[in-house]
Amino acid sequence: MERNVKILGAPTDYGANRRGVDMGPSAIRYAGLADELTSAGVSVEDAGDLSVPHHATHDPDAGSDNAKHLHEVREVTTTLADAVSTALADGWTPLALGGDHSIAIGSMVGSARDADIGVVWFDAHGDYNTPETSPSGNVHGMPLAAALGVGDFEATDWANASGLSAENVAIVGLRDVDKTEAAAIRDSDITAFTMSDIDERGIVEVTNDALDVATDGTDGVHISLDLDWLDPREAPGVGTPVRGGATYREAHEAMELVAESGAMRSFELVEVNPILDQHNETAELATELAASALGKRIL
Ligand code: NNH
Ligand code: MN
Ligand code: MN
Ligand code: MN
Repeated sequence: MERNVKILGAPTDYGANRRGVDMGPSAIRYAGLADELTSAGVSVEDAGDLSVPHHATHDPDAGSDNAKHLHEVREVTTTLADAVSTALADGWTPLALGGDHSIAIGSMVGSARDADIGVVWFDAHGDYNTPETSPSGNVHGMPLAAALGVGDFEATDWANASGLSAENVAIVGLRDVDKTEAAAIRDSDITAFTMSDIDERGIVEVTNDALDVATDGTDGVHISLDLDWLDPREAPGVGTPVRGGATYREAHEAMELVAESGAMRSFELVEVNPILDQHNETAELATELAASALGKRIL
């Protein structure tokens, strides 16, 4: 299939508790994203960065301890949702570059505006907290709940993705989930695979099951890749590293299965933090994985 990829930078860290992830788009571009994707046989256009409220000028009272910087998150995700849905309408596969994982609210809302979508969420974390359950108040721990319209997000117009339901969401690679969040995931219709599932069943079976969940009755799949899904030995440049993550080979295999499925509708790479990285290796890894997910072949 002929694929045209539109890169949308979302240089924001309002959803995270550590600065630096706002430089992710620059680091990922500098690591050679456009060339990697071209080598995957897709055509690429870089739309540059979305405008994000400046830290020096943003309203310090916006949001609350339960959901920090919620006004800024709302602004960025609304802009991104519009950019994603416009790109899709023009025949592009949008690739959003984070930024922290709160940008996924915008990706999912935009991707699900004119279609029924599924989501495969590669992450160490569940990202299913709500402002009521979050131990940190960081919105990057909430995007799945936000897009599914859970809790406080039910009544919002900017979160709560129209064409997305929990039965079509699969999380892959869980190993750090908050207590109330874990109960909420169990009670939901989300399908969740922990690292133990990958240990026991292997990355191929688990990823294919996740893709089955996300493609079942949908028009396409949003692939959300939080680089902390990988083990910190492979991906040190992330804000919340957790030991015991996916290996380099497992991650590539999973992305190759995404490509083979042909189901990708929209895509994002998030949580790359160049300040915490070693020689930009996490950003480089992100570009390689993106190429695999978009069909790069060795032979
Ligand atoms: N679960 C924690 C929270 O809600 C951490 C979330 N951090 C992430 N998620 N990096 O992917 O604050
Ligand atoms: Mn995440
Ligand atoms: Mn994470
Ligand atoms: Mn393979």
